[in-house]
Amino acid sequence: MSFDLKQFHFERILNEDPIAHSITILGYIATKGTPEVEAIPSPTIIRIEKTALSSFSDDLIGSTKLIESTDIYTWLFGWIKASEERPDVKINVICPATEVHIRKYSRQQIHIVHETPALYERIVKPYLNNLPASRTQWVEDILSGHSEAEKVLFRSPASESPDQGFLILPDMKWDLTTVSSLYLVAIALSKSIRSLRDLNRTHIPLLKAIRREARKAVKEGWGLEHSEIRCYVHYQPSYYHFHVHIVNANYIGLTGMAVGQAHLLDDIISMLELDSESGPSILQRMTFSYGLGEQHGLFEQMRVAQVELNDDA
Ligand code: M7G
Repeated sequence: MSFDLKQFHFERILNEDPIAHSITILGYIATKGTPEVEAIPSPTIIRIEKTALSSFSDDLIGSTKLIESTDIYTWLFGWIKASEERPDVKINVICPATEVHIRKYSRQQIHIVHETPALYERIVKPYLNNLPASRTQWVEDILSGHSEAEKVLFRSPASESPDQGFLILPDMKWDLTTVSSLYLVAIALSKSIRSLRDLNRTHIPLLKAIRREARKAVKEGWGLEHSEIRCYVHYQPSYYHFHVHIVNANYIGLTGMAVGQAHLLDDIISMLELDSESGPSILQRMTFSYGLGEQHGLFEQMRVAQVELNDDA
């Protein structure tokens, strides 16, 4: 879909983050009407993030204005010169945005919740089962080659059993250029694993293959060593189709790296290797503790359930 910012009508700020240098806003774009069908405004989320400053040249700064100077210290405002090769901001657009998107991107309080296997069965599983298939349409489009096909860095050969297959491509969060914020994603070809909770020992070969190919891809693409990437899986994820985040190890402080939400791929493999040979896996038996935003679709039910858990403690 092509996008013209001039068609966007601002409504309100959903969130702003001075550390990530980003702002997320909500507004509307009028989708094109026809003589028969009136144009309808589509809710649209725009996230604008300042790009990283990862290189320097003498002509980087166009003009400056002194703020203050004392002894050996000086601080100024500066304006970066416009340049084709060095965009100032990266813009992500979701249009039409659903209510779930709007809630996800809104500023909200986070609460730590404890998800026992029983709460997974009673609250999380029905929630997953009720999510519309359209939520992961973007994944289907990538897997079928309808979108981002030219960006795929690795795809398991067709000879591989579908349950063991996956592909690796740049994550939409990455600007495709700045190696210090390198961000790829590995996506399983099969829909059968929806989250960490579904993993068991039979998935160890898949997880190891993802680790191996992620290492190869970053070495071949950007000269990064094994030690220079951090691979992790979210729980809860936003999208319940198994995927692994592959991020430059020195790119730290992302909200998606919070303790509780991000689980190292290495740790998951190790836990499964130590797991018993039969019966529910350790990831099915353990209690997960993680931060859940008040706007998350699971929040209300999980909050009520925590009171019951605390009563039992
Ligand atoms: P997640 O853990 O389910 O959710 O990860 P998060 O967004 O809370 O991290 C899904 C990952 O897929 C995220 O890192 C997204 O940036 C990435 N992603 C989402 N979409 C819709 C796309 C897309 O269309 N293309 C690509 N390349 N990545 C996407």
